[in-house]
Amino acid sequence: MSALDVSVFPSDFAWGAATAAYQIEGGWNLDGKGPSIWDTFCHAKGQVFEDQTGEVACNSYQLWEKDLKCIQQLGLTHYRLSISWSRLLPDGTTNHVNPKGVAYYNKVINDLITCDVTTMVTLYHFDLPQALQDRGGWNSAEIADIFESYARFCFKTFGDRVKLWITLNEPYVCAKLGHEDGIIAPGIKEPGISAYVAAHNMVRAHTKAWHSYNADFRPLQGGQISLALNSDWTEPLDPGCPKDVAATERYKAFTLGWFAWPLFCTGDYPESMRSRIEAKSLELGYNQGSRLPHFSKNEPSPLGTADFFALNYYTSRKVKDWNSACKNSELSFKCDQGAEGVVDPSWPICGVHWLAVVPDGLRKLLKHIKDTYTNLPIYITENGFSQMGPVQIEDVDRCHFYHDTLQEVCKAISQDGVNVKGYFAWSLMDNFEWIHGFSVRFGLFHVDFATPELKRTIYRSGREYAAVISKHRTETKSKNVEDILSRNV
Ligand code: GBH
Repeated sequence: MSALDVSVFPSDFAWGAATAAYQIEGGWNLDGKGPSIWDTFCHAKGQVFEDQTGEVACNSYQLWEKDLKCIQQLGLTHYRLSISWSRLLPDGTTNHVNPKGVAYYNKVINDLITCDVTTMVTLYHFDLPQALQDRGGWNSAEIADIFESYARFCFKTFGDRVKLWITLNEPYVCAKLGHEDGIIAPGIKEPGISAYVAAHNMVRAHTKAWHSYNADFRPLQGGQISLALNSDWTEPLDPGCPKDVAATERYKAFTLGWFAWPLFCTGDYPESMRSRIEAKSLELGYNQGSRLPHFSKNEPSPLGTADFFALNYYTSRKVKDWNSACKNSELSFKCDQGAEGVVDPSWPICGVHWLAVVPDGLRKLLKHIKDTYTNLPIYITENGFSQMGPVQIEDVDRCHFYHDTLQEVCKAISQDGVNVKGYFAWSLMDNFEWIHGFSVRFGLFHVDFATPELKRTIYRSGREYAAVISKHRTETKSKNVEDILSRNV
């Protein structure tokens, strides 16, 4: 294994780890917190592994100091956390503010500052206030204004100290898995319709929040704001087969392109997405208007509403044509897309079934983003490796994974000229992995969920990540000293 050349990373590189409120906080009904759609989803039995819930999770609501110790032990320069919307605003609106929620996040942010750690805050990581779901959630047009008010409240309350904001985490996942497949909260299964509406309202919500920040907060607070997009890297299953090649382009358009095209390219969805959906509607005799909404001329455009590119990368897929597999009468996202992604049998699977380990996919994806979307700085806001079954504190496979991945990031920076500004490991510690509950572990720290102390223990991969960070910091420091000395002679 070749050593990692840390000098390739810029001196101000962000070394981070990420978490999300519902996955770590617990305290689901403490101190005035309102329920979120994940509370509801977990409480309706049969949806999550062994009917587990995030009621307690890592109990970060009460054990935050333990998390802070972990952050310090790793030597992180950055920590990405998410705010539980319904902990701050129990019914989702600014009509009722929960002071204990404000106090909790103030403490977290202030402690991080004291420890010289920069905070990146995600406003929405899958946990919509249930009260807003009851009003139609992401399928209702009014949600965009409500989100904007929530975002403004957070900028006003925390923006003097928080300079890196993510509006929404993975709108693709929320739209497709939450509103098409119905396998995550809010569990809506309206194939071919609901995901497009939900996604549209998420883009509108993000756009309004960005414009608010840009006009009313940036001049004083000077921060940056984006949204986090997840994407696999994809290549045709058979590169010599034109159908697979075309399917791969569609796959890209219907996943990353769905959100990146409006923000970075045209202010609208990819043309191929629009034409496919129109054609399918016609073919199926669907005549209740366009299933893919249009951006209104009366609202601000999404184009240009990201100050950096935030990427969550986990895995890769080989893509094959899916057109002939669609039944004539089927209305669905997948048939609109006409493509299927499969795992290459040569790729190892780590833990959870979907996670094929393909570190070099990250390098290719970074280059693709640079070439297709933007030259803005890129933060890798999530990337990680899971364990299932017996716990291995000496997680050698995960160590290799982080090493290989950071090696690919190096190549992206030094050979492809990609402007990568930071890397956030998913996750700081084992946590509630959505429908898989606690059976899938992504942490740099192990959490003992069997005991109420919820003890955190560093994995070997955590120690190695800490060593990389420390090496980079030492080298940059001595380089700075050299620079100063050489200037003096
Ligand atoms: C991230 O999503 C989330 O932001 C984070 O909260 C989560 O803990 C982390 O991943 C690890 O899962 O079951 O075949 O339908 C990553 C993107 C997209 C990966 C949906 C899992 C489901 C595949 N996710 N995908 S499948």
